[in-house]
Amino acid sequence: MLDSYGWSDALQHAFAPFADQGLTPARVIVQQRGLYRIVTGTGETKARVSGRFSHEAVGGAFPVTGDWVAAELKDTAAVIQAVLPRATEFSRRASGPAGGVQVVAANVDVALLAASLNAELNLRRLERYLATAHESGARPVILLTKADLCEDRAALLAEVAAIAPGVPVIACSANTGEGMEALAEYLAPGKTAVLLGSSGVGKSTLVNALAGAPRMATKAIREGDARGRHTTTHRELVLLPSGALILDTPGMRELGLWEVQQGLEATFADLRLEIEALAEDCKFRDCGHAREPGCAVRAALEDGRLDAGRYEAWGKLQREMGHEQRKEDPLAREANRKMWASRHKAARAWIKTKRRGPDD
Ligand SMILES: Nc1nc2c(ncn2[C@@H]2O[C@H](COP(=O)(O)OP(=O)(O)OP(=O)(O)O)[C@@H](O)[C@H]2O)c(=O)[nH]1
Ligand SMILES: [Mg+2]
Ligand SMILES: [Zn+2]
Repeated sequence: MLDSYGWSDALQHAFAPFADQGLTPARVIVQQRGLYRIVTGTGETKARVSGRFSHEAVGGAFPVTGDWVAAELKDTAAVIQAVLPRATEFSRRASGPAGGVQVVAANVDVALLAASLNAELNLRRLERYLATAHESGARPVILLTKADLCEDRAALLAEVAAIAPGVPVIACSANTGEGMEALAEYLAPGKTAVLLGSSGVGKSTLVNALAGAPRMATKAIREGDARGRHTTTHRELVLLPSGALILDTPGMRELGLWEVQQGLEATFADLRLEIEALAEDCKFRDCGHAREPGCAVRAALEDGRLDAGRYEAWGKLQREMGHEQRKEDPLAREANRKMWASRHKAARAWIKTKRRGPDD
């Protein structure tokens, strides 16, 4: 039973000390507020965390869907005593006054980043999801859903491919079945994929299509603005007939940025190399690419060799990332603010001239 949920020798090894305490290994398959559903070697059961857990655990330490745990089996509900080390984890900044990190899912092999071909494609949001995926350790795959509602998708696919070098992009439709085979290639038996994306893009519908049964509730999007209705409110791991595991999540407005520096670097690695190569030709060694004369980066932005939208998105993410690190360091904060203010101004000014056209 546990094997089909991805139990491995490495996990067996990590679990050894808990086995000595008479605890049972289990995987969290449903998480809703403080309540859990776990699967053990003998079946499913409800679970809660131990009193010690509630007192001592902070933020990311609580079990989440996908976690492997050590549990004490009881008649009514099992008691989770410990969380085994995570192979991968997705975090976002928690909302609310307490803040902190919120781990969204654990032990995920593949991150399916879903966006609908029906609505306007938000490339900047996809970039953020990509950064988070890279940071988590899971392999990202971009899913463009509702392909049946999109007549001309070639241009959209090209735009997405351009911001995600090396990342597979699949156009799929739960309605017609298009792209479902391509998607299935990333869903291997015993491996876990998580579906991430805004409300209404069709995450739960995909799970049901793959499961061949209505496992998750789905609901039509709003007619006026095509937004979802936040139908799914919990995180659930579903074992598919193929033997693959898929984790459905509630549509989030935005994945927060938390320690995604590394992921950010992976997403923008090519852009960064491009900028570095260009900067070699800047007149000044320490050129900030803002107002300095003889700036090769700005020249490239001006003649279109460097994509202005991506350059700005990169800068915006860097500003936000830096913000987390600079909270304690007022000097660095001020220096960074100045640098980005001038870059931002320069980029804006340039975009304005481009919109106006060279002859105006
Ligand atoms: N035309 C078309 N509609 C789809 C497709 N997939 C999903 N839908 C519809 O989109 C609506 C929203 O689907 P859901 O699966 O509930 O969306 P979700 O991403 O799970 O939304 P949340 O649970 O709120 O995060 C439903 O009315 C689905 O029938 C598709 O491939 N084609
Ligand atoms: Mg859903
Ligand atoms: Zn420069």
